[in-house]
Amino acid sequence: MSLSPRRTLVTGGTVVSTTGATAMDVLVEGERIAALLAPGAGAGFTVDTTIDASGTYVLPGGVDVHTHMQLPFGGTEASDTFETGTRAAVWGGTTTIVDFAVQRTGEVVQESLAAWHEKAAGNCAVDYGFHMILGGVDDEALKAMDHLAEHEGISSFKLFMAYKGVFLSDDGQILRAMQQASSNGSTIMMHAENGSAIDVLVSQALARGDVDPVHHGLTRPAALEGEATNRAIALAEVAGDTPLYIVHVSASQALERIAEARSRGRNVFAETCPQYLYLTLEDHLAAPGFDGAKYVFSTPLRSKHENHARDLWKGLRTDDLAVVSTDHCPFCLKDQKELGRGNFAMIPNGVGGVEHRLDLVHQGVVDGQLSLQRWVETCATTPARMFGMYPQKGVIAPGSDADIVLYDPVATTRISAATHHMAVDYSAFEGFELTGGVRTVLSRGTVVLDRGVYTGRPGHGRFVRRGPSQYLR
Ligand code: DUC
Ligand code: ZN
Ligand code: ZN
Repeated sequence: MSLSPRRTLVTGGTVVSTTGATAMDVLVEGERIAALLAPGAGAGFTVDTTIDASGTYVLPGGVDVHTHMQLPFGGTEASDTFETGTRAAVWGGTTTIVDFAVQRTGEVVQESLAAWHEKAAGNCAVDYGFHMILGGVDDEALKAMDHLAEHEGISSFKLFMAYKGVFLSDDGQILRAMQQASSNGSTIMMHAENGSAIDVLVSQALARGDVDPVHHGLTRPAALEGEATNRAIALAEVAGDTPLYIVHVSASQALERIAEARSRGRNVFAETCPQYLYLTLEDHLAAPGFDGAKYVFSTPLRSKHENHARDLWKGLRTDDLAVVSTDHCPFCLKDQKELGRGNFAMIPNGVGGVEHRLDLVHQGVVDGQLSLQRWVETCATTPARMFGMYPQKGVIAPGSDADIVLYDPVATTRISAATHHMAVDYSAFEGFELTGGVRTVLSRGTVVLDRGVYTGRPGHGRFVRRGPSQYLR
């Protein structure tokens, strides 16, 4: 019996990285990439398996740093489990997720984290890490931040400026958590919306009888995303230039504040999500009847008349937006979104998308919005670096995990709830016809998807211990 690791040769493809696209063979040994070789040079190696990559881009597996598998929210729970959600991720070429463990007010951070480990362990088809949501910043939680950063491989903490009584931290709590992050080298992720002002607008809308889903967007104006983003930036500055990562940016006003802070050299970073690049308040959230509930998530969709999507694409080109993640948080229309029929404020906030991020952003390449290199950078390399997983993840290089996607740039991907693999009964992108498609996916050297056949399994995915953001050293 041979004890040498299995060898796989990926031959004939074009390897795409942040710096270019080059014809190369990729040699995989066991779970890692062993070598990048001149085209055809792989033929000189004895291998167990040869994968013909001709006609495809060979990419580092996608890294989605914002998912919420089975998140309890609004009296229900996100419909994808770690098992179904990570399987859908494979179908979309994502080989690493970073999900959010949740500590609510009154809960012990380490116990909340243990509960998330229990949900995920043995169930994931791809590798996974955790950020920690702090819903109750107090002395104990602040101490726990140090412990998680030093010993648990969790180097990022999400705070909320909205959802009073559930997740909201006031400015004092935010400042204290930022000071702690400054001292232990971790990153603060911020849900930046002015929750107190939104709560007033929501009450006023409901009192007027404005109960339809569109009012979810109308009561969360872009100006309040801009204001909260600005406040978060100021607090991070006061706390010692804490690394600050603004999640799910949808408003030009927020992007302006981020760009301004970055131009002053501040440690401010941000992401957007495909829903904000393609969907609008008028065309989706204001859909007739209760259909708009499909598009209730926060931050909300913005008005098409204000050109937010144009600005977000530009932000992705200029790096003011560094990452595209999904904020994957699906709720079925039936029995879940329906909880808010007659009261938009009761509609669980969230949308599924982990399966289609690479395709939707690749469409931006086809449409001339982004370069091929920037596609790989925003969907794989930068998220890995931003959250301390590089070069284990996010790059095709010797020694890195062999997380590899063969992407066919001329295939057609048709998005529909009838064919997607997420455990949710609708798609926010129903009917989208995109150029490009995932052909083959390797996770740590194992083929988990090939030409429409899924060969992954729950339990293949392992927990990834993360270090500090690599953008700062
Ligand atoms: N924010 C998120 O990041 N995800 C789901 C709900 C929310 O408000
Ligand atoms: Zn959020
Ligand atoms: Zn989220």
